Amino acid sequence: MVFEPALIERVKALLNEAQTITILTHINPDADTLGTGLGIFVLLKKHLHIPVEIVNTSKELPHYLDFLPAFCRIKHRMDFEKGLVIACDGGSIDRFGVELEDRTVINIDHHQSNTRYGSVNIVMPYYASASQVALRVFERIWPITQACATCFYTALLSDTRYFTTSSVNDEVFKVAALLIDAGAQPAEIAAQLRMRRSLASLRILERTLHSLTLYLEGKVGVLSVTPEDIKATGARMPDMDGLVDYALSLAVVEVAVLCIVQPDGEIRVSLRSKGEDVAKVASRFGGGGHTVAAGFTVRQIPMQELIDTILQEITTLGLTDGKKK
Ligand SMILES: [Mn+2]
Repeated sequence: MVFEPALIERVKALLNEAQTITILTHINPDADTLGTGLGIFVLLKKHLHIPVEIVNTSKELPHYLDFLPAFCRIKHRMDFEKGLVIACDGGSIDRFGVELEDRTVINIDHHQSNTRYGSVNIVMPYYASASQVALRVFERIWPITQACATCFYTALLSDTRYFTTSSVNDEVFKVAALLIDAGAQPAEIAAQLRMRRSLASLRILERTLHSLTLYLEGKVGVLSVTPEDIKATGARMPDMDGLVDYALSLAVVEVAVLCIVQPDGEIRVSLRSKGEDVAKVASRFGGGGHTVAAGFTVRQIPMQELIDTILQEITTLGLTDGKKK
């Protein structure tokens, strides 16, 4: 798929007119938002001679991504008060944790639930990663450098869970090949993602697996993390990335749920499925995401009450009715 020349021209014009550029990545960052943002950052730094900042407002960044070029340039607050904003991999503006009133925003994303908050919206729900969107835009503006390719490839590899998700198609492999041509090192990047786990991430996995409970004839697997688990293991949010997939890996499970109760009482819920639309469930609770991967946040609800409500929604939506897609 190719973007309209007019869209690319609009992006080019915004980049050329900009006095400063802020690249935003979403809170509780993953490899896609940071890889996409950093890939764009290194390109802009090379070609535009204006101040460029890359921002993530979460306190903690995933350390295992520190091999990404310019990772150490990520700041935790936005300093530029005016100027162009490029938002990466966020379905809605509140995912970035900043006020963006009156700012010109280029919205680069691949979430179905994207609210089109940008002045320019480049949202491709069928693309496997935000970096795939960014690549298809920026390759039309400048040559993709090795540093940029490393960032975009890492984002793609991570969001496709090593090329295993339903979003993987020939276009994804074309993009991967293009990035490898530009200098991305597949084996090295895979090793960085797979073999740099923290001890806390294994310890929290151990405790979380103990919490596994099956509901609705085993079709729904629920995992939970308590503030005590977090305290005992020292796990930070990035250490809990991917926990929910363990419930989904069970043969009988169709929908997996992970509830993380933060020390401040806020509960973060991740939903995964083998094809059923869990974004619908998330949207009932004010969240969003993709068909097979979505999430939301709630406050001050007893855990079991929350789980029961989620199960009710899953039942009402008929997600475990057994009609296999
Ligand atoms: Mn993404």
